[in-house]
Amino acid sequence: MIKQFLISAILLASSAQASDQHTIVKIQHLEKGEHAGTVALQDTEHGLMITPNLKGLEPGVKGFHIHEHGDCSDKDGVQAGAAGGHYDPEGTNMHLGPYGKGHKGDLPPVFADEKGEANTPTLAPRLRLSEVKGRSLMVHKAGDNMADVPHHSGGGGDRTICGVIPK
Ligand SMILES: [Cu+2]
Ligand SMILES: [Zn+2]
Repeated sequence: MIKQFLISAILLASSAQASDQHTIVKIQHLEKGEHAGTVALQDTEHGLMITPNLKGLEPGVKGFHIHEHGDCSDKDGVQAGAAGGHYDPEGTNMHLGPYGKGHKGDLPPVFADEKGEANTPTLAPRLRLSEVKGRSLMVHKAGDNMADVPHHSGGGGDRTICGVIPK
């Protein structure tokens, strides 16, 4: 009896935790306007776990970031320009990757396989789910060298898919 009570108490506690520390982000292709899949975000003791379930990408390694604003619309002639720059609450103006001390929005890159699918989970150790809610997730056409040289913000170039992280 006591054992059963304990088990149900543990189940209850863990399901309550999962519901407020886990969110699913719907992602759109910016050019095609099609659904590109989802990215699951979850707090862990090692940081924010990011689990992509994406399709329709060009194969290869892609720059992946939290951008400041939760808006994937075009602005000033830039695809998804309304999302603004990389989330940078400390105003560092430095793109140094997920393990550096620059933009907090710098994530490990997305890897799209030969079918154009990306399913490999990664961790962003400096981020919590609570601070990324209401911002956007962005994948770029090219890779990310985690530096501002030779190109600004890792050199990923054009924004290709985007999703708003629900509040
Ligand atoms: Cu970006
Ligand atoms: Zn950055």
